[in-house]
Amino acid sequence: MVEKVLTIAGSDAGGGAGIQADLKTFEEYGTFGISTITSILTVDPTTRVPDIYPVAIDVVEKQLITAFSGGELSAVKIGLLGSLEVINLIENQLTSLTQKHLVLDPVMAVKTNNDVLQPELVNEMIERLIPLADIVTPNLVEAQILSGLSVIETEEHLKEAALKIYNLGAKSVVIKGGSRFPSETATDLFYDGTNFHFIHKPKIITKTNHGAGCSFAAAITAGLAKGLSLYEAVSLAKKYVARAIYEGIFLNEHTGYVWHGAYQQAENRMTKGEYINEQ
Ligand code: PXL
Repeated sequence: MVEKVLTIAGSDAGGGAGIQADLKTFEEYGTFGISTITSILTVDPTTRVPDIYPVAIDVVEKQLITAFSGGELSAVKIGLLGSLEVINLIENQLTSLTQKHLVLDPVMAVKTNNDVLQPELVNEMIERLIPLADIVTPNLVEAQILSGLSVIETEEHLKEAALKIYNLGAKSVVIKGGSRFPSETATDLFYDGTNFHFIHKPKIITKTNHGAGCSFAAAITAGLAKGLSLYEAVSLAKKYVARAIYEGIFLNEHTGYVWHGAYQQAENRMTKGEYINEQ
């Protein structure tokens, strides 16, 4: 059986983050990816300023209806939302329709630009979507905003932030400290209301990390769809994304994306050699 998995997120015109990261990751996990596009994100190559173009709300709704038209989905991931109406719509759909697992990537900042995206959406996301989520996957900036902590620089701070975000009503939280976390290793923290699990990995010094956060949350979503526990899904997602970062590729001189196919060496599939052997 191939599990059906939905991403509700923004389309990244560059191909490595957002919907594109999600669908590629779902495929790598052997799940069937479905998409609801909430907005389209472009980046000006000169100024490097991202622009978000929301998709009309009735079109978002039609996509959701299409996505759920075959009944229950194995898992759903939420990323960049785009507008308040989208949050309302998603809340209504997700509480009336069914999915086995819900992963919320509370996208508020993109790597190209450290400004917080659409701060007016943050409170709505906290009140309406976090309580529905099996896991919330903030990066450090997002964790600060959701927890209200002004600095997250130590493992104790990470624990405090995770606890505060857990108390907003999600079943679990993983904070992506990653290589921005000021310590020797890239540090993430998973908390499920019982245990704090720190995940340490060597820091990868590279510019090809754009799309890492989206791909990590997408990998957790697909892992849950395939029956992994929350912690197993987080651990495998971490390995999947580390390889994707190592083998990342440049879209242009500024934007280096993770390579979603790295873990399973997708670049070796469907080669001309295979074509010739098949004949
Ligand atoms: O990584 C955050 C993010 C989320 N969603 C979309 C994006 C990005 C970053 O570029 O483009 C659509």
